[in-house]
Amino acid sequence: DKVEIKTALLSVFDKTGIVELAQALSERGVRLLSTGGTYKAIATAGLAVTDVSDITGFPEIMDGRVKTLHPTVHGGLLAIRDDSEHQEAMKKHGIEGIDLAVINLYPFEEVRAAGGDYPTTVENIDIGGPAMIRASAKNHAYVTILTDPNDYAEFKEQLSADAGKTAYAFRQRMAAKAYARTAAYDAAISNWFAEALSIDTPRHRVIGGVLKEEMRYGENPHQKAAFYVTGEKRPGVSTAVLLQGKQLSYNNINDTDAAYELVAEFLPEKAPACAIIKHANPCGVATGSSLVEAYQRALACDSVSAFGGIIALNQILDAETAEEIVKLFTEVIIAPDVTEEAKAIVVRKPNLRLLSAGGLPDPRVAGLTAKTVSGGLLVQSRDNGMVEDLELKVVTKRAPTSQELEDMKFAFKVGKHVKSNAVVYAKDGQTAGIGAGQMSRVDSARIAALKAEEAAKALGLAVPMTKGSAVASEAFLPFADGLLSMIAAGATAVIQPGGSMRDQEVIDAANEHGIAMVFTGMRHFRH
Ligand code: 93A
Repeated sequence: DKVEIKTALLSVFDKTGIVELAQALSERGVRLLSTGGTYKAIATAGLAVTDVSDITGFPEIMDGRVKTLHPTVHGGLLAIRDDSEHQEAMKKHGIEGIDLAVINLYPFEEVRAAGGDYPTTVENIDIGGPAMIRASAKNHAYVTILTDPNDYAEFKEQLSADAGKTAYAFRQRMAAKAYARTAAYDAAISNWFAEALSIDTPRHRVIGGVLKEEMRYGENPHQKAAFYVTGEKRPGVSTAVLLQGKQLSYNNINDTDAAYELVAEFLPEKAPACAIIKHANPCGVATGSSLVEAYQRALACDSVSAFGGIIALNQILDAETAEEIVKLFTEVIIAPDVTEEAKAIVVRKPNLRLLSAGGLPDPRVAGLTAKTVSGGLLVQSRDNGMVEDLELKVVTKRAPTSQELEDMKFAFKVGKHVKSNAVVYAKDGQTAGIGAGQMSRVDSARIAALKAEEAAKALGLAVPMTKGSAVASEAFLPFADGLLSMIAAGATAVIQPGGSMRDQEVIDAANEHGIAMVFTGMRHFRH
């Protein structure tokens, strides 16, 4: 299973370590073939190298678009060495076997990330490179493929250990890595198109990403975990810069994403907003006249649950807000940016992870979300429905007051980010009670009211904030019982999608109690 490297083809965009590798090969008497820029780098170092054009008898044409796409190259990579017919074809067409291919691709992902214009990005789609990588990897029984400069050292060790040969197991491993590379590359291209053309239909896209980092463990310590990034231009947990604190854990990343996507629903130019998240559910969300007030009001909703939570802000973290946040144990803060003064305050809590996301994601932008099921991936377009864009239908005798309407929209927005069944009470741009993740909607309503009572006790309020609040249900109320429990908690206005068989029963109950109710016509399940 050992194969001696006699001929190598080197064609790399990232020239890291290529001269040293060529040198090591050269010393072993390996014949070097190469393309334009790589050829130059190797030749300049004083090594003997042949231009692929000399073996194909064909010049690089069309600005390099066609340089290695030639039967001499691909035949050399794909030939089965001990197949007589393949041998004959090689002889007949003057094809020389290529035992090693060292290839890395045009920097499509980097150009995309840097916001390259359309033609530049397209020009950086490598065609010849992936073709050679895939050919070499397919023929790993005979050919070694290196796609990552980080593997050169191990490759060199193989050569030294075994008189210029590589082992089958090594070639197999490199082949697997090679296909992972070309698959991720094509996924990035597909995702770029989808973003450029605002395509959110799963069938025109592919879910794929590049490994960003490995975490110490997954959701639990006995699970392994890694974070893959799709390259989507969406400010958030994948783009954020960690200004201080330990690496984010799997759960931190999940929760931080939930927190930031939620707070981004609140336009920073309208009002500062804060969301505090625990286990991917908000325990408090609020706007305020200042960022620090937004934080304090979010915290007031459930200061007990907020302990060890994730805080997301829709505006630049300032000193005043930082000063308040550090008073409590918090795991992560994420904001579009952080002032120098705020950084100097957060530093006092070295374990607090501080993330600067570089902007806010647009909640309306198309995109995909995915979750795994056994043996598959469930893919859907992102829930980018916004209550502001919906036609709200008043279904009760009493129409909501303008304040109630504001509170309804606020509650419905938050409800979109709460695990179903979600019931959210809100008043004056502040959540009053949140019920999440229950199997029964009535239970969610009860829990939300209970949380509000606890908050009232903690804050020394005579009545819970649910008194005179608006309440949102992210999916329709199937019976009047849920509504009655909301009324019992003091809600005066209800927002829900509507569409239940018993809508009339629910509307009648609302009318009986003088409640204002609106239907959104849009559901926000989140499981
Ligand atoms: O333009 S290509 O799609 N057509 C090709 O035939 C081709 N052959 C190699 N891209 C091609 N390559 C790529 O060129 C390699 O994948 C590598 O990234 C790069 C190396 O070019 P140079 O040696 O000129 O710097």
